[in-house]
Amino acid sequence: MKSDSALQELAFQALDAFQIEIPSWGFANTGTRFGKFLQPAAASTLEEKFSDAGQVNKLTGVTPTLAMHVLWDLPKGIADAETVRELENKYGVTSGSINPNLFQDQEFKFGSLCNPSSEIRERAVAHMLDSVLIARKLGSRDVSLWLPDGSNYPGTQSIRKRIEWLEEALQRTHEQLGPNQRLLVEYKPFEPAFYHTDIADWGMAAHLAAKAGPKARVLVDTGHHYAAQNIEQIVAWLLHTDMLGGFHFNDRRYADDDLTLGSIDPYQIFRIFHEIQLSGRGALRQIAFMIDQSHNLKGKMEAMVQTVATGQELWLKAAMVDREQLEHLQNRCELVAAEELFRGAFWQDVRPLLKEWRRARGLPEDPLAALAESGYVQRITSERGGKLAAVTSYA
Ligand code: LRH
Ligand code: MN
Repeated sequence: MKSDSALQELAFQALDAFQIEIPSWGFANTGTRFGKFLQPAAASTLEEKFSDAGQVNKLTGVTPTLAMHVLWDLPKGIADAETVRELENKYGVTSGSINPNLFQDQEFKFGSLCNPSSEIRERAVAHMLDSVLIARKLGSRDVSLWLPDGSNYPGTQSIRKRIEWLEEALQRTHEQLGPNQRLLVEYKPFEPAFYHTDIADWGMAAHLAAKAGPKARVLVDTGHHYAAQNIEQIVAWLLHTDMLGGFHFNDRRYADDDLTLGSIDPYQIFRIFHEIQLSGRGALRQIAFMIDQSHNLKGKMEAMVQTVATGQELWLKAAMVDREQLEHLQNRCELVAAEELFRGAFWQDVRPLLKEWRRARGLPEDPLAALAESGYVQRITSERGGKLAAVTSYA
């Protein structure tokens, strides 16, 4: 049994290593195809998104970067870089991953990088290359690609040709990357395409990343799996093959529901964090932790702060696993003892340790309570409420 001081030291080490990136679109009014419930406090400008991210970082201390979607946040492209610099200095968070938008232009109806028209593919590749240049200008390490490309009916598209076009497009994108930059390839089994999706699973993403070049890795969005899939096993394989580049964390009951982390299956995230922690601190630097959620009903600031706190709790629970003893029991196939040890860490209430760490780091013990006390949401509600009607785009 570890002493209290040894336990605290282990906990503090684990929590000091945990950081998670915030998505700008998590603060904006988002919805489903059946509609959008508008929130007066929602962010609709890049400054408001930086302000909200700055507030979350002030309350939690672990969200220093903001992920941006090019067409949603940087409509002027690289010309927006100066504005971003000012916002970074004003709100104390820096530019995180840069996400190209290849899913809203009318001409991408039959695909973007995989479109049968070489002119349309060329314009899609141009957007990828622009996204890389924007990332270089902002000093962002990761260009994070999610591609909606696919088809809705058998026989209507050549799956093989589309693979070749994709390989070529990602190789050209990889060539444009700067020395410390990476290309993250996100997979998704379906939606918006409902017959085939060109990057549908981890194997396809890993092949495309490996073919693109040494700076490409796979991004695992926890919501992009069939319910029966064992996500932590996919993570173990990507770690084993050194192809894991990062995560989009969220939760789901059915499909890509984009619900808040740990709201449906917290044990799932615990099992993923365990696989990552088995790979040690070194690997952690290569793995980008990002949130990718759309807060359609919960207050967006509350949902974001709750998500970060839940991530810290599940990360700390995974750090509580006595990995040496677990390996011993696994080797001896002592199933019940191994499960009791593993699950026992998950049952542990780590919130007192988390409060100690926050106190020691000069952070509010309870960031959600601190958010409520700050009056921040009330302030932005009155500042932004009047603009509600103006909201047009998806996010
Ligand atoms: C696609 C996705 C992708 C983002 C988008 C907001 O489902 O997960 O990562 O671009 O959500
Ligand atoms: Mn995602």
